[in-house]
Amino acid sequence: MLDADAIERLRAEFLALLNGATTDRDLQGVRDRYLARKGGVIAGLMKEVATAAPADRPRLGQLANRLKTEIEEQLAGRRDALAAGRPVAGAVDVTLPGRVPPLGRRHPLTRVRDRMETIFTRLGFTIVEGPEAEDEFHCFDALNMPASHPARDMQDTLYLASGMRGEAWTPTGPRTHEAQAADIRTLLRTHTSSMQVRYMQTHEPPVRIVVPGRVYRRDNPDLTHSPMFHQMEGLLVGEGISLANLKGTLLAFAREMFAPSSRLRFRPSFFPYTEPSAEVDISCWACDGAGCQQCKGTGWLEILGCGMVHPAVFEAVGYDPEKYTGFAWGMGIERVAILRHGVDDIRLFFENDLRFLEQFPV
Ligand code: 2NM
Repeated sequence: MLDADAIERLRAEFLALLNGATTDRDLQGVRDRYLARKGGVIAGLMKEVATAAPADRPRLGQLANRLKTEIEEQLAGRRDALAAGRPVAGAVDVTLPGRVPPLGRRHPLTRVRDRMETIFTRLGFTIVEGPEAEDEFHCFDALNMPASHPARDMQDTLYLASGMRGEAWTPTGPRTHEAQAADIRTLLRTHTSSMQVRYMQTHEPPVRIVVPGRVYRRDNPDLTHSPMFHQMEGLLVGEGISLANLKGTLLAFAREMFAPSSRLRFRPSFFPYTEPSAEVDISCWACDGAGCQQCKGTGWLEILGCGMVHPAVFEAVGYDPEKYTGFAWGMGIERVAILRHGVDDIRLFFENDLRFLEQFPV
C-alpha cells in the first residue's frame, strides 16, 4: 500500500545509493534505476499514485513529484562534483601523495652522545653517570688539584651559594661531616672526572668506565664557549696498563666515529691528574690529512686530552699506585658534534632554533 512512509523509504534508499556512487558509471546506474522511463523506480511510483484512492491521490502525487525533483537535483549535483574533481564524501583518490605526519627528532648532541656510547660499550666500557652538584674533594682535591690550584678560582668555577664555606646544607642535601670538617664547598662540576673519582672510591680495579654528562664553567658564551656543555670522559685501570693501550683504544674510537682511515697525533701536554699527558689530534676526515678549509690547512683536528692517571689520584681514592696503572681521557661532546657536522658556533646547540635542528637526520 502506497503511503507517505513508503515514499520516504524510497528517498532514503536513493540517498544511500547516491552516497556510494563515486564514478560516472556508478552515477549512471543510480540514474537508470530511479529515472528510467520504463521500469524506473519513479515511473513505478507514478503508476501507483494513479491507482491510489482518489482522496489520497493529490497528497501522494505531490510527494512523488517532490521526490522526483529531488532525485534529479541530487544526481546533477553529484555529476557536477565528480566532473570538477571535487572530493566527494566517501571517495578516496589513490593518486594523491600520502600525508606525512610531522615527526620530532633527536637533538644533534643526543645523537652524537648515543653514537659515542655505542662505540665505547662495544669496546667493553660501562656507561656511568653521576651528580652535577659536586664537592671540592671529588672535583679537585682527589684529582691532584690542591686548594691553591687556579682552576678552583671563583673566576673559573660556579660555586653553589648554599654550599659556601661554613654552611651545613647543599642543594643536594646535608653536607657530609668530612666536607664540613674540611670546609669543602659545593659547586657545579667542571668536568665529569669527579664521577670517576666516586667510581674508584666504590669499585676495585679492573675499571673500564665512560662518564657522559653536563659540566659547567664560569665562561661567557661566544663562538667556542658555553657555561654549560657536555663531556664524555673515560677511565681504564688495571695491572700492566700502558700508554699503548690508551693509543689503541682512542684509535679504535676515532676510526668508528670519524673515518676508517683516521690517524691520531699525540702532542705532549699537562693535566694535574695525568702523567704523562697529551692532547690528541685526529687526521682531518674531510681531506684525510691533505689540508683543507675544515682543518685550516693543517690536516689535523684537535679532539681530546688524555694521559696515564697520576699516582696521586690513585692514592686519593685508595688504590695502590705500585700495583695499578691506568689511562683516562676527556672530550667535549659538542666538540665531536662540531667536527662531525661542521658547525661553527657552539651556541647553536642550545638555542634550539628549528632551522638549525631540522638540518640533522631523525
Ligand atoms: C682529561 C684529560 C686527561 C681524566 C682523568 C680522570 C681521572 F679521574 F681518572 F683521574 N678522569 N678524566 C682526564 C685525563 C681528563 O680531560 C681533558
